[in-house]
Amino acid sequence: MTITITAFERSPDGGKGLARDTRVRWALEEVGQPYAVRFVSFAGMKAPDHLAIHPFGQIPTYEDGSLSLFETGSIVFHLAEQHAGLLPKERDARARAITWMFAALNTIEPPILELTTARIFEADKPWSEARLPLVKDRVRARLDRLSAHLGVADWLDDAFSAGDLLMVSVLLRLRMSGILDEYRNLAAYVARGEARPAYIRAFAAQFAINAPSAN
Ligand code: GTB
Repeated sequence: MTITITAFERSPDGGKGLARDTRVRWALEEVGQPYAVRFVSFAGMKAPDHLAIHPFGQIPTYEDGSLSLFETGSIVFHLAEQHAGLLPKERDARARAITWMFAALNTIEPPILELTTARIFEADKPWSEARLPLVKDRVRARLDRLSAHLGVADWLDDAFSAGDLLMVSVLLRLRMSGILDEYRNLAAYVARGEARPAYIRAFAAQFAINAPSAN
């Protein structure tokens, strides 16, 4: 049975790899699983057939035979459990890698999303300029600690894991703000993730669909 994921018919980011199907594609590439993509329009996401697999009417989703999943954390975890390459076998190391998956999605991603909201969706509000520094400082408060933990290591806990895959995916959203470059080790960490052959394949696949020059 072919794995099928969903993605934006045309991502608003124009192929920068910031939509969340990229992290699912990356996980699939890391574990060597071929997949098909069903492209969904904004209207299609809210249609009954898509809501049947994604209760919140979003992308990405994951279908494999009788199983359909939503939420990128759950999809990446499922792939990491089913295939070698994204979670260590040893019990404690595995639990730590899973902890980093949660940390990426529950501790680091929320203030980054808040920054995106402030920069893009609230830019026209009269209070936007005054609020932005506060939102940026909440991101920095998390990155200060993440940077201190990473230190000079390549990955968050020894070998590359699903925790790193999600953390790098989440941090990538910061690049345009310039904040990532305030942390040399985190900028290098993200670059290491982007240099992985599996990421390069995943990025290229979404770019081919979403780049401004694509049909
Ligand atoms: N918690 C969920 C998960 O991790 O799977 C969040 C899923 C989600 O937010 N999906 C977004 C979506 O479907 C796409 S990724 N949005 C449409 C909707 O809610 O109606 C978010 C996203 C959108 C656009 C850009 N961009 O243009 O840069 C980047 C990321």
